[in-house]
Amino acid sequence: SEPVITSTREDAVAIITLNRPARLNALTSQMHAELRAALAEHAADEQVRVVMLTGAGRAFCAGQDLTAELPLGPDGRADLEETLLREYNPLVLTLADYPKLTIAALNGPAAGAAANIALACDIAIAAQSANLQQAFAKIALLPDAGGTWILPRLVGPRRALALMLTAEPVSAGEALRMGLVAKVFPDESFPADARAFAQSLAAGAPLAQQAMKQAVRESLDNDLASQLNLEARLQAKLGRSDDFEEGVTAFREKRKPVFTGR
Ligand code: T3D
Repeated sequence: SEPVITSTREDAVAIITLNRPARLNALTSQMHAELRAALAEHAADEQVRVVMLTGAGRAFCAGQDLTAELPLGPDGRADLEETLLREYNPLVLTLADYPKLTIAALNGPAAGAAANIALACDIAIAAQSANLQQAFAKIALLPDAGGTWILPRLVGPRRALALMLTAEPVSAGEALRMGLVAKVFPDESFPADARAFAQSLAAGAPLAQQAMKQAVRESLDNDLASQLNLEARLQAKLGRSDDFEEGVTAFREKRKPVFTGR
């Protein structure tokens, strides 16, 4: 069958586009498989520093395809655990531990699991008319794809539960105020603005970026003394990098640094 994602590279930025616009890019097994393959390919590609995930057409992604056949358990009821264990959970863990920077570029609505996949990326940016929606309550489910883990950490437990219970769309502007997205761009210029934003991150120092990801992740479980030790350990490594030398030299020479990831 026809591919349902496209995967391209522009310099150091790989762009993965969910591409079933007539179904608002809803996720199927095939899409999961193609997504896994594309993420693995870009992870192994030394040229790639940033992977941007976006959607074709007017939506980012409407979450699990609700028209697809559901796997059934021995009791004849829907067996959702299987889909989560086989598809969503590995995807979220892959994103949590990804060796490049990941950007969710929300060109339109991100509903259900798609909202939580967006939050599993390192950073999200949105078009003015985009929104994030914990749609699960409307179909009598709880948020999955890591939603119940990441939302309390990002917005606090009370606001997280309210988002889940109401299933109301969070507009791009509101998501920006809540810190769920880092930038909002006008709809008309979103594709170009998103690419430029991705390129600007791709010009950053990769080792420092990975160290930031690690430090922020570990901070949620560390006390202050442990976190200070972690900073010292990571900074020691960065201090010995070519990129640190280049950063300081470029500063002294009043020019832009060119980082190599070494
Ligand atoms: O293990 C498991 O399987 C469980 C995993 C669950 C993970 C989940 O993600 S559960 C949550 C699933 N997603 C949703 O509940 C969201 C469903 N979609 C919507 O609420 C709305 O479509 C949107 C808010 C995203 C957008 O609304 P709107 O009004 O802009 O568009 P629309 O008219 O609703 O949708 C346009 C078309 O896309 C429409 O098809 P049609 O009528 O033109 O033939 C609609 O049916 C289709 N579509 C939208 N979402 C999905 C979908 N088709 C299949 N699956 C969808 N999720």
